[in-house]
Amino acid sequence: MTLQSMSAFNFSRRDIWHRNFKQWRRKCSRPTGRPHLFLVLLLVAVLLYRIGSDSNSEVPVIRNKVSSDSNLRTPRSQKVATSIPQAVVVLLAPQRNANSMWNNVERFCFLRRAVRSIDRHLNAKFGPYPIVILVAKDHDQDPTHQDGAYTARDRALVEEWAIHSTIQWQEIEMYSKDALEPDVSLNQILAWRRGEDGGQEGRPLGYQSMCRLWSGRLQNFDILDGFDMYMRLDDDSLLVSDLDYDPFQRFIDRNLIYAYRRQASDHWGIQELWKVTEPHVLNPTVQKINAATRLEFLQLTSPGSDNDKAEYQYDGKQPYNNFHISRVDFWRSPQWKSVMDDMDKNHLFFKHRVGDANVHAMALLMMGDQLIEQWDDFPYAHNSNDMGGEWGPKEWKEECYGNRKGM
Ligand SMILES: Nc1nc2c(ncn2[C@@H]2O[C@H](COP(=O)(O)OP(=O)(O)O)[C@@H](O)[C@H]2O)c(=O)[nH]1
Ligand SMILES: [Mg+2]
Repeated sequence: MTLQSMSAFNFSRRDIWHRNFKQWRRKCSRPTGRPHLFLVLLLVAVLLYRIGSDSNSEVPVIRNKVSSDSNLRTPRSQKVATSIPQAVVVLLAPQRNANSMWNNVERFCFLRRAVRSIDRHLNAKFGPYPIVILVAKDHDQDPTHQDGAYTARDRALVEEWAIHSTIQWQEIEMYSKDALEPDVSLNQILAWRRGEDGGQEGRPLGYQSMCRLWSGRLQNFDILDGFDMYMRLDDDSLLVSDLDYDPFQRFIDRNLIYAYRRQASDHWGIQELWKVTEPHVLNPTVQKINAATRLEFLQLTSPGSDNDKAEYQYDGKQPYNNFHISRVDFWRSPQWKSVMDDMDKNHLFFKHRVGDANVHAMALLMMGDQLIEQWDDFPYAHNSNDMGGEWGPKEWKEECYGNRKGM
């Protein structure tokens, strides 16, 4: 699938500042009289003011705003390439007209708030990293009829709350064509989703499409070309306080392949998942096996005569992947693509209701001796787990609905 390219960060505000600073120093080295001294002092005052305003996330500093048609994959200047990690934050926009089943708030409000939290707590201080928001171009084919178009006004409302960030809206299929397992009719999938023909009923087609999306389809989109890492966040995710470290820089410094916040457990279709993935996951000729990860996510059922003959079972333990950071190249490897093919052939997502977090557990098992970390200190909240019956203070709702009057 070919996706449109997106905008790039070519020069950071810091770079422009350095360039100005160098020019200023060159001027200062010339002999100066008293009037020049005054000008120099004035310049220093202006520069100090600008640095001060940088550290205050409430001040509307627009960094690196570039026109949306410039190319994200444009080679960056050497300087930026070495100073800012090549990373991107990705969110899937919720169905445009959906309400949260937990606290009866429009999920569109969640999305605005989530993007705002990324803007304030990450991008105001680090990066800034591009934010990609995926929206369904086939929204009219959502079987639950909850999706709809994200209008120019909707997009502007999200962007209005993200003044430090460049946002790219990317249209993808969610309910048709590439979103579906190949060689299966829509009618068959809908029957499975209703629990017919041996299917496991439960979440609708769109939700299962989301699970398949995060299991390797998204990571193979052209839009991630040129990026080493991505961070997933959802519309119902929030960064809850300023980050005191750059998560992407930490990821690089520790030479990681995957980082997540906590673990959970799910059981939908895990037997079918294990049947499909075991030959990949426990295959020492395909990849190095990491004993620690294996013991973390699998249960030993028979020790065997030596370690390679040991038998394992999968009981559903998983990284809770609504927030995670991962290297892009893992998901593009032939090893992982062959898992993706097998998952599709066995209809894991649409027939057996397999979830993406369980699939990520399998992925971790295939990451060999590369380093994986659980970041307990990552300041992140997810709606259904952390926000209880409410979604933030009452004002949040008013704030979201309030400035949409007259729409
Ligand atoms: N466009 C679209 N997005 C979906 C659909 N189902 C889930 N999502 C998105 O997928 C992410 C995870 O969904 P969520 O309902 O929060 O699932 P949970 O956190 O696993 O309970 C969120 O960003 C949702 O907006 C769907 O049918 N269509
Ligand atoms: Mg959620």
